[in-house]
Amino acid sequence: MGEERVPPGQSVTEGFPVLHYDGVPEFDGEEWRFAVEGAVEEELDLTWEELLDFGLVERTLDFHCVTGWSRLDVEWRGVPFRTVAEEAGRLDSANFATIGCGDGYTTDPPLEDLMRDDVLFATEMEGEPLSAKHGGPVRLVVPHKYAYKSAKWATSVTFTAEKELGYWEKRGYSDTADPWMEDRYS
Ligand SMILES: Nc1nc2c(c(=O)[nH]1)N[C@H]1C(S)=C(S)[C@@H](COP(=O)(O)O)O[C@H]1N2
Ligand SMILES: [Mo]
Repeated sequence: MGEERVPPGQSVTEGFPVLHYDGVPEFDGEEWRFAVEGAVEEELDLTWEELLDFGLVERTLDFHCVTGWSRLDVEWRGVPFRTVAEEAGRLDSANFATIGCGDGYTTDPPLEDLMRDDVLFATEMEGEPLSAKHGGPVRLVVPHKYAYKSAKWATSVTFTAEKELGYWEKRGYSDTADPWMEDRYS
């Protein structure tokens, strides 16, 4: 704990800044679908209710933005990424997953990062439904990576053998994005 809690070059903020490259997409609970595709035994096309039926867990996690702020102890509730992967029967040939989002954003973490116990598709933050500006109804949370891996407004997961660079990873941000190593830029 103490100073080891905050990665190098980061400052703790009490607020929760909002960052995205474009607008906030609208959520229509009737029309909305969550697709699980690619290297899986069974591709899934989930409704909102079906996603929630996978089961929610609670995690308290730190959030590190590459621009230099960190927010500690964010309380999330959501469906573990691992559960989604298991429900679809991801194949051994899958090494990466591209997360697709309602605003066209993508990110591309390797599966070894995504299958960790604290990686969630979060639907609640601080005991409330996740607000639209922070990625509601559902966002990925990858606490051990810079926050551009924490895709907001997630609507698809595509399991792939090869890496497909995501939106910021194509534009000069580090693909490994490890806050403890200060992997900010590629
Ligand atoms: N869909 C989507 N997800 C996104 C982004 C985005 O532009 N679109 N920006 C990323 C970046 S750069 C950051 S720092 C975090 C910010 O999350 P916050 O707005 O909840 O703080 O969202 C990440 N997820
Ligand atoms: Mo960011």
